[in-house]
Amino acid sequence: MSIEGTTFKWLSKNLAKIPQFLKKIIVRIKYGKVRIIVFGAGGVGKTTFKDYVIEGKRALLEPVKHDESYDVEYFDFGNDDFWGELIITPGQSKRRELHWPTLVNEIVKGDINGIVYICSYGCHSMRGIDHKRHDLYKDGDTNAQFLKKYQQSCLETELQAFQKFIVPMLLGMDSPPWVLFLISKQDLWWSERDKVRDYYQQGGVFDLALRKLQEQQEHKQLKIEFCNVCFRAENLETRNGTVMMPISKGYTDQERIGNLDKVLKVMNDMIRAKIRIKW
Ligand SMILES: Nc1nc2c(ncn2[C@@H]2O[C@H](COP(=O)(O)OP(=O)(O)OP(=O)(O)O)[C@@H](O)[C@H]2O)c(=O)[nH]1
Ligand SMILES: [Mg+2]
Repeated sequence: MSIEGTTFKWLSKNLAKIPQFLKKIIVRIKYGKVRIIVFGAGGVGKTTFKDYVIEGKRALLEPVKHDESYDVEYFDFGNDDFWGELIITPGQSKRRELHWPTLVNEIVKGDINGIVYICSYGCHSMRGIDHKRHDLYKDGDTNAQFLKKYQQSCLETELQAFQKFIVPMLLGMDSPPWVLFLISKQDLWWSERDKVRDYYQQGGVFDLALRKLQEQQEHKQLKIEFCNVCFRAENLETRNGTVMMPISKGYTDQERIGNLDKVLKVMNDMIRAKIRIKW
């Protein structure tokens, strides 16, 4: 083929991509980096969520088990519409106290597009726990009795951490970042899904706290969304392999995959709504 022929072929193949390419450049110049911070108590799935966002579903099939995170971690992420940074916080209590205030200050400066707050209906990881040595364990407790106390205490932690660090910050901002709540570990709480919906979204303890926050925000537009999700379907086990909560019977792959897709879609929509670029 002649040089003209090759050039024509190359142009016709790539011309269609030019608007997309220009859009990318404009988004980068005009809006800079989209930055998202992921908060949540220890063992709710923040690092696992990062695997999914960066590497996709296949990362969730690999038998990688994360240790608890010790520091704030920064990852590049993006697609055709935006580029940015995903900031993953450590969630164990002493690390929340150490790291979250600094990140909250960054949010107040206005550099952050959105927050992802992960909860897991109190099914926080037990990977580091020998339950018989746990503060909540009383001699003679059955596994079910211990689990009930553990889950209740984790539910309180999820909410308290949100109220302590995130609520005052949102209240103090004129243009707060959006907040996406991910209720992870759906595979574990599936058999109690009505209770979970009520707790977070229909008049339960978490929902009431959020309504109060929204009332206090008055005219400020605080954008909040919820998604249920299962990143990894696995039993909740203690350090020595005791199964404290098995995957719920009846939880299907179809439900899981559908929700994983939805999480990315909702997050992308929120990012785009905030950067408001029309093309
Ligand atoms: N059953 C179930 N387990 C999950 C899910 N998502 C994550 N896990 C498991 O929960 C444990 C904790 O996950 P991480 O992603 O390390 O949690 P984290 O929030 O980063 O925890 P810290 O770093 O300690 O704050 C791991 O064993 C994961 O495999 C889920 O949707 N369902
Ligand atoms: Mg982590």
